[in-house]
Amino acid sequence: MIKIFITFVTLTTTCSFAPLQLQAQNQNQSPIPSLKETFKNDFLIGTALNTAQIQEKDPAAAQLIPLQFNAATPENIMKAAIIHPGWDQYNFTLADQLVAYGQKNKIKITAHTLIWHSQLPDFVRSIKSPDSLRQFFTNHITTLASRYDGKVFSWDVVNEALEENGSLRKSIFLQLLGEDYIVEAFRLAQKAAPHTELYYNDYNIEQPKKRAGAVEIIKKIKAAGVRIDGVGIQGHWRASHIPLAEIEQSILDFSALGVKVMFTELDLSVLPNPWDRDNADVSATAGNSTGKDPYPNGLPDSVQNVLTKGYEDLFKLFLKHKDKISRITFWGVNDGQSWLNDFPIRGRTNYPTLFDRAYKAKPAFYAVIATKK
Ligand code: 9MR
Repeated sequence: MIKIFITFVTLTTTCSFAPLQLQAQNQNQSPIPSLKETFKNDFLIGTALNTAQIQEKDPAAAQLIPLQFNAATPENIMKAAIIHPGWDQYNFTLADQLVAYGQKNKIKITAHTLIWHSQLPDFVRSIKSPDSLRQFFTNHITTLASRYDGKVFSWDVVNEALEENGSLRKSIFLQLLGEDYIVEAFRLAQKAAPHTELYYNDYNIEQPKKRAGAVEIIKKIKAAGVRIDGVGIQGHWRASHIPLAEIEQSILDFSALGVKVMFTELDLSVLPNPWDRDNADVSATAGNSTGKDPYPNGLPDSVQNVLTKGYEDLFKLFLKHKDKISRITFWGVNDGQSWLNDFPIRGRTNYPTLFDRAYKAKPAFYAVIATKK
């Protein structure tokens, strides 16, 4: 009988079915500290939100997000392919819901993203003439930036325009519009969204060559008399190889240009990287592979400790430079939501965030909170 009871308790407290989990948290667990409260005098604390989270379909997420975060970025729903699928066709519904969700929960929204080579609608991919692309470019930026001006806090105006060597990515925008397209994107956004902060966002721009490319972009925008308010270092790193020295130098170099520095898509992978290189290029997948998914049933303590230490080191550095950093955003509320379960190999079990698949705070969460003490 006792054994049956223990089994029942174990099942109800570890089960990931959301309503039961929520009940368990409410009844049996004392409240956990709040990230947004802990760092309220330092920087905003954000998360990426997926559709189910924006629509509050998952009770555990709906309860946790407003307690922990005061900033959010739509993980996908404001990308061009989704929000602007045809020349004169826009799907505003989800973005409007996101704005309402942010207002209700006092969460500042960073809209993501206006100009990105990836996740473009089919009609844009088939454009061959500069005039047609410029027409899309102008309509897209003007329509979205003006609709959400004053409703979102900020826009990632241009995303991932750089190659690893710091040169401009050979995207459709560079090829058909020429290298001034970045300044033009900010000029159009500035005109359409005078009450919205405007950012350049990219991965690996803490690395010296790519950082130099980002510095050039920021300088060029400013030299043209156009507004840029901040730069987002995405922060897709491996827990065991966080480039702390380069991150610190980037904070210094970017803030010296007079822009806000943000970490906009933070997550720390704990899985083997098949290419042995750091990359967030979503067009590159390594295909399926068995034997590359070492922790399908849980993370060993040794790896959990690496993750925890990684987050602790990062937040100590962020606090050291809190006067230059305006926001830290995690790319996903919990491990189950993370894109890293499917990148660069599909169907793995990764553990890159501060909350586990049942939205329970992990040791890394407590280590982050403890950096304030
Ligand atoms: O997390 C996003 C994932 O759900 C999408 O499938 C993917 C492709 O659009 O984009 C992911 O988010 C990316 C972000 O928008 C830009 N920087 C890299 C992120 C991870 O790929």
